[in-house]
Amino acid sequence: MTTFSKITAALLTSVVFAGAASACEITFKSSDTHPDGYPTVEAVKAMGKMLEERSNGRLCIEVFHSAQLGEEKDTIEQTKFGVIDFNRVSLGPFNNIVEETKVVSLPYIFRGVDHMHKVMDGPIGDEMAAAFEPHGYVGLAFYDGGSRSFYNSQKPITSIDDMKGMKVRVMQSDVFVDMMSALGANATPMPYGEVYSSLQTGVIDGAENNWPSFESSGHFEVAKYYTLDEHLIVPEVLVMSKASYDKLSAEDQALVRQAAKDSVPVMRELWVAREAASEEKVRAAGAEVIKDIDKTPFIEAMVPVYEKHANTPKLQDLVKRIQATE
Ligand code: GTR
Repeated sequence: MTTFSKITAALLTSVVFAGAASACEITFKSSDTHPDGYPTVEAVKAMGKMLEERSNGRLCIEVFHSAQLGEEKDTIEQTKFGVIDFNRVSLGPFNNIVEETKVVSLPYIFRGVDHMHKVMDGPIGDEMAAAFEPHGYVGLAFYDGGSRSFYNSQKPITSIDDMKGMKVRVMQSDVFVDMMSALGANATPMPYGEVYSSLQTGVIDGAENNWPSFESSGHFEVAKYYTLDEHLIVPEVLVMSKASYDKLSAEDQALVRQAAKDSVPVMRELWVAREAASEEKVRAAGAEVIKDIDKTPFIEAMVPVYEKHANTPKLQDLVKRIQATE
């Protein structure tokens, strides 16, 4: 290559890059409570890449991780008004807004992660996604949140009796408050970002979460007893503000929906790897993991929670259909 053609090539490349960099007509804001590198954060980034490519660089997503835009409950409100365009959250904080989400947040509703996938990938998942619309959100994709178990700073929990009187943080949802009461513990609903210091100062004795969150939040440093009772398999959701969605052309709406859908397998693969890595890190740090406990008393204690929260024919029918899904 001559010097001239090298310069021309370099110029062309920079024009192409500058063009690509400045071509975003819309840069959507997306919120996530988790740190950079966490599977949900990376999945939405992957979705953003797909969207950018498929729209010839017009539609871009900027992911604000680590709760930069706020805690989940607040960002859910801001998403309704289109201040935030996309939001990746647990279904838990949506329970008091979209009642259908309470059903998939009931303890032990899913027999395992495969059962959850089967349900959320099928017609019930479609129904659940559509249930967001009247409330100002477009349900785009369901992500994984593994299974959640209890951890605490005080003692190994080996039976339901050990839960008595413990102060345990839950996500801000009445379902989880009632779940804790049914176990004889005192529920403390609070934002995720306050849990570490609350454990450290003894405001709470424990909390509950999956391996990747237990690890990435550092909670394992201040609450080393982790009991694998696996009481919750709550799916996570990626929603879009209906206000933002309605501004798009039908073609762009379809691009958004497809890219979100295509981010699900990416997320699932990252999740499996992260779960294993998180478990290894937490165990290496000296956490005491209590497994093989008898879950039956935990499951039986949840009857009043089902009665209280699956309290309409519609929600009861949903429970039945989920349980009947093979
Ligand atoms: C995590 C979940 C977050 C958040 C958090 C919590 O597992 O991914 O969206 O809900 O739990 O406990 O608040």
